[in-house]
Amino acid sequence: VRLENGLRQAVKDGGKEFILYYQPVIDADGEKITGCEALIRWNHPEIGLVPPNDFIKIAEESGLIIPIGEWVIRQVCVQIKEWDAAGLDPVTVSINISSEQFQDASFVGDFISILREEDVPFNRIQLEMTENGLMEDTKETLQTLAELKRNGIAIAIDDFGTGYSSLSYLKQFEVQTLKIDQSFTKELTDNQGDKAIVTATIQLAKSLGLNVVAEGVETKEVSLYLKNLGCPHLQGFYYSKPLTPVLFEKFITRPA
Ligand code: G
Ligand code: G
Ligand code: MN
Ligand code: NA
Repeated sequence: VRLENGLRQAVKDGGKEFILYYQPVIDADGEKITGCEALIRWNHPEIGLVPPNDFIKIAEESGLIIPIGEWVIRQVCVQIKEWDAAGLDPVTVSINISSEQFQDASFVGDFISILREEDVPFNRIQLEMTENGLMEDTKETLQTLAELKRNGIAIAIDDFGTGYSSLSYLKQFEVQTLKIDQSFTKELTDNQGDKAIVTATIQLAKSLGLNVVAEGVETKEVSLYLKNLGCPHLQGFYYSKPLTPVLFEKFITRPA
């Protein structure tokens, strides 16, 4: 309750206590940064930096995830414009969306309004949803996905392979990207089961014409193994942890 009240206050204050970190997503070919994932943190006035695992669930259960999510979308727009103004090569920014947000009837409309107000093209932002989030309430979900597609807004399936779902939704839902969950990549080079799953997932994505991001890449060995499998995009501590905007900008402009 204390955290929930603090969150409510933080939202009322216009989100000044929230900050977004950005984790680079690397192109496997050129080791160039082609994207990043926005990850929220809460700078609580007494507790200090609170990680999302400690407050996103509270935000989801209290409904506060809706205004927090809107703050995230707007802040990402502001950041994209700052990076553009600084002359950085454009990167696609991925935003995590909880099922509570996705199931909100005004989600797509609000998303579009914010991007229009901030004058950011829809193709600069991608939405990340988990399989479980996508499987809830399928009829609504299909409508929302169709609305996103009509507007050219891309969707990635986050934590792919860990949810309860059948592969048929890959055919049914129009998503552009699979993000292979870090539980499969952490010990990839030592584990036959993980190798089989990751190899099959990359093949499946290719056959379906989908992009793939391997998450949780922590070592050079794993990154090489994934590159040999033809995995096009890599994300993980081996390349970079989530960075503040200032450090992200340094990272992206570092000499090769
Ligand atoms: O950054 P970290 O690994 O601690 O994030 C933990 C989880 O919190 C992530 O898996 C992500 O799904 C969730 N998360 C992070 N930022 C956001 C956000 O802006 N919105 C939502 N809905 N979830 C987020
Ligand atoms: O569920 P989601 O994929 O959104 O979670 C992203 C979270 O995973 C981020 O909060 C980030 O801190 C964490 N993360 C990103 N890369 C790595 C990694 O290489 N190893 C570990 N252990 N965590 C990672
Ligand atoms: Mn994610
Ligand atoms: Na993930």
